[in-house]
Amino acid sequence: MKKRIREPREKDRNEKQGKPGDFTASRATVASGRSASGDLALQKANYALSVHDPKLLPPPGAPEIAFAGRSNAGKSSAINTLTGRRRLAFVSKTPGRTQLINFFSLGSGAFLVDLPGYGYADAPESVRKHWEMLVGEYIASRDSLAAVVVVMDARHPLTPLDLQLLAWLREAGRATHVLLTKSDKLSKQAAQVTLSKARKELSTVCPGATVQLFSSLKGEGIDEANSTLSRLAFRKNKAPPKGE
Ligand SMILES: Nc1nc2c(ncn2[C@@H]2O[C@H](COP(=O)(O)OP(=O)(O)OP(=O)(O)O)[C@@H](O)[C@H]2O)c(=O)[nH]1
Ligand SMILES: [Mg+2]
Repeated sequence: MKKRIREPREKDRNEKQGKPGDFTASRATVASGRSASGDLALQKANYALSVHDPKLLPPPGAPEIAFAGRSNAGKSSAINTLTGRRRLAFVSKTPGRTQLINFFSLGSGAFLVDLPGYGYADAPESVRKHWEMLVGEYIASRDSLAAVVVVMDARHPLTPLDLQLLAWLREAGRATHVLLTKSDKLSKQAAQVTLSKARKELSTVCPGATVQLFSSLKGEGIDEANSTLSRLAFRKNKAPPKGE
């Protein structure tokens, strides 16, 4: 899947950091984040804003669905595939491409949130620390975070860092959906075996988490992801984080 890196646009976006812009407008339009038909209206997505410091997050409002996972797992690609947009989120072969929290507003008023990835081999210590602070704080305390999509490469899912993230999510009481992406790289049979194994392991490490196969290249799993994310975004009884 060949996608070009577009440096200038990323730079333009950085200049928008911390400015609510579309974010506020979208919240005001549909405060509940629910479209008339009850789905996320993924096809009407727009870039809203980027944040590099948790203190600059806009006030919580409509539901947010965040995409987390290893660098290069396919988070940004999954956001593009689900929204039917080729270059909404930046896709790159270079691990660590997404270093900011990027918000995309949807037609429903809800948001998809692209989180920076973890676990690439040559990440400097300062980048790792910044990731832990930024993503850790967002996951632990963001009131409007409705669910987290954990994106894992189906060829090597549930690495130690993925397990650490799942432990955080469990601790924070976050609804979790796992995409085993790049499923096009596996045979149908191998993909099914991977799915069953992952489901079994998740039932121990993150009980309640759902899991599916996904391919941005082939467009596999879009309907399943769409309906799961709509359900998680709009469900009534969200489990409160532990300790509340
Ligand atoms: N074959 C295949 N390649 C994919 C798929 N999804 C993503 N890729 C490729 O994997 C690479 C990384 O994709 P990204 O979407 O940028 O990954 P990311 O998780 O956002 O990475 P970071 O921003 O570094 O955290 C790119 O070369 C994509 O084209 C998929 O479903 N199938
Ligand atoms: Mg990315």
